[in-house]
Amino acid sequence: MKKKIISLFLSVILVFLLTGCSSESSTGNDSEVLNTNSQKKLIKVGFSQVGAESDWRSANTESMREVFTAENGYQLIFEDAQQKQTNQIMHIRSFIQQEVDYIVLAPVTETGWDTVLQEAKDAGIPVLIVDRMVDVKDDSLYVCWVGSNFELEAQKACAFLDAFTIKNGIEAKNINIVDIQGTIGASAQIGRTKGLKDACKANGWNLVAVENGEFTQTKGREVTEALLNKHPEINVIYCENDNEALGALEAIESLGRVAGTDIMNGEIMVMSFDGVNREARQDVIDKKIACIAECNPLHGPRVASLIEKIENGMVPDKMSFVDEEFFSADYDISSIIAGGNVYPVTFLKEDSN
Ligand code: GZL
Ligand code: ZN
Repeated sequence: MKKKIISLFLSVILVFLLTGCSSESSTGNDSEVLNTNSQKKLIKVGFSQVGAESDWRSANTESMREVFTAENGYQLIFEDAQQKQTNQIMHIRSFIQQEVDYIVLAPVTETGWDTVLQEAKDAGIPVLIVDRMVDVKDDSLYVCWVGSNFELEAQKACAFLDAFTIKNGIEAKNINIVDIQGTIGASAQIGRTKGLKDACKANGWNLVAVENGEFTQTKGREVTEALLNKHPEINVIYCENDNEALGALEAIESLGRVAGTDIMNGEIMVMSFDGVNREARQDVIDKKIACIAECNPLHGPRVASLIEKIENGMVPDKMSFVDEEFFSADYDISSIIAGGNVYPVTFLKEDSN
């Protein structure tokens, strides 16, 4: 009998000892203890996004949110700046206060970042720039940048227009083009505007007007309507993103004009950038938009791989450019030459949209 009591006593002790050490973890937080034990600390990433001005931006935000998840080992602090640099500066200061591990900035415009990026550097927080560029005196204020070559996008678009005029026997002096610019000071606007102005000079096209369309459909429509009323001779509209192009199409239709490529007989050619918006891609198939120079928004995986490199003690490339396609319908132009290289033209078709 005595033996039974002793073995019972010992087994109770044993059970207590076994559960006792995990009982600390069973004070309602064993998942935390398990998490801490089985997973390394989440990497805290503060991301200041421009806003939600376009389909491109929404796709870019989605790409970042899809990658920077707890399952992937991150804690994402996402802030939307509503296209105001003052908000982004506030975001960065808040990220510093929260002692994030990394700051990712999609800068609304290129200038005005030196002071706040110096504060991040002083706090020892690496800054990665995504999409548009920052123009700072000391480029050690950011670790690296990933985005598009906006001037090359413009060179591709203008190479397409040049090839189109040659193939269709249209003289340069008959091209009356307007530039509906994106947000003034954004790298995408700077590159796309420069590329067009250089091409107009080189080819002898008439750059009738340059107006800010803010990368939005509303502004794109408003500006296009005003320009077409003032300059009925316009026959090419160069929109610096798809949302502006959709606005331009609305304006063309509202004025009883026709969007197309028969520009010597009154039609108006619309050119665009991005290639994210399904409606704009369908308009290419329907030959209402002549071409779209792709601007790829899917930066999430690219930024994550740059952070992984830094986490593993590697130094990432300072600048990483993404490869981008050029979309049109079949105008018998299957390739274009831009920036000294040949690029294939991707014909958009019903099934590929
Ligand atoms: C380009 C990006 C631009 C897009 C627009 O990388 O900065 O901003 O082309 C977006 O659609 O608004
Ligand atoms: Zn005019």
